Amino acid sequence: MNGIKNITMYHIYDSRGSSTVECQITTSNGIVSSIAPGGASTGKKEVASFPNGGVDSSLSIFNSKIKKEMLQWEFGKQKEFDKFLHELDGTENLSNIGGAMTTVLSLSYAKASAIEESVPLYEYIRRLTGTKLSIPYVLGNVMNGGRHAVGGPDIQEYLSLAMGKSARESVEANYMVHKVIMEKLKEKGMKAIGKGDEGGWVTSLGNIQALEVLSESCNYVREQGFEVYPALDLAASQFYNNGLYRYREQTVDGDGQVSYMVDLADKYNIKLIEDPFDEDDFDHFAQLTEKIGNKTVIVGDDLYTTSTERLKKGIGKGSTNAVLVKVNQIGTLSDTIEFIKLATMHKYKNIVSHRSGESCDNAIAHLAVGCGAYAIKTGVMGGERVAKLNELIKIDENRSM
Ligand code: 2PG
Ligand code: MG
Repeated sequence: MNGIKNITMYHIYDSRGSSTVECQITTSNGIVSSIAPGGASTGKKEVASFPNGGVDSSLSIFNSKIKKEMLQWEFGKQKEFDKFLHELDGTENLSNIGGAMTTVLSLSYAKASAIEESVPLYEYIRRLTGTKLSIPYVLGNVMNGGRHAVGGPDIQEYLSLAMGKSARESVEANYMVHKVIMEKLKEKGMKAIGKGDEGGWVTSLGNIQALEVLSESCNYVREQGFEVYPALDLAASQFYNNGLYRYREQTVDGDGQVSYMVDLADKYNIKLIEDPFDEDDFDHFAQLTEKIGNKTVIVGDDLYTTSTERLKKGIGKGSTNAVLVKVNQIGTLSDTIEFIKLATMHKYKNIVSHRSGESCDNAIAHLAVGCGAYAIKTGVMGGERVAKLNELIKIDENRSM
């Protein structure tokens, strides 16, 4: 089998203008590339994106020490390759060479291996996950708050969960919700003050007023024949301190937050809630899942940070019934797949996700299809989000599943 002919690492920028890395691998059949995304509301347990010296120090380590080692690798040995990346780094949290660099090395290697095996990336990933291919539902970010917006609500993401029969139908439903929100705001004599990091509207509405607009907009789009429901990512660690959740309208403790979520889910027909508690509060997550997990998808993002070890703890406590999957939280494709397999084994739903800082790399569309994910979360507006949605539509319409 052929191997890496050349490998180049670039210091480039993401959709937020933050420094990141791109890895290009040359194979005898062409060039593949991967770009690392970056988070703003990162979980405490995520791997380090870069070593202490930042992107440039990551790059100089690559050029002086890693590049030479890479040139010996043949394709198609994902697990061994990713293990080798861990050995090269030598730390638990990948802080020597940086998780951004291991992510792009691992994903570029996967893309190159898929080309060498003459299969689409989703099929290469399916072989690693051992699951059935499927087209995920689409979770679109239509209103932004928290760390992704200036002047918006405390809740980070007001999402629409489109459960279409095809990728196109889901994507269209989310575009409609995004448009209808603007109309609803106008009707109410309000306006958006801009767009946030993930392309959703930013308004000066309070947390509940924004939810009302989302819910009315989803209702309207449902009346047009689309299956689409409100969903939230609270990223609650960002407004949690000393046992309390401080919203601009009110302050509640953990038990109060459980009741609040139960009420909101019921009143606004919310189908999915991500990170409603602090990232270390496995117990309140479990209380909420116990109460409404039979009808609501409860997702752990900062709670698990794509770490199998943390997921084991969550499974033990019954904390959630779903997981968010982000390759750069854990640093390699193999670690991500191990996490997905554990979640799947316990009948947890997998939701493959973008980061708030993104590029036009569309690999997560393939990851979502190749692991049989329940949903893909990748925003609605902005070239870097649309790149993934368009790829998903093309995979759906070309596949022979
Ligand atoms: C999240 C993500 C993506 P960030 O919290 O789910 O929406 O945000 O990339 O900033 O962590
Ligand atoms: Mg999140």
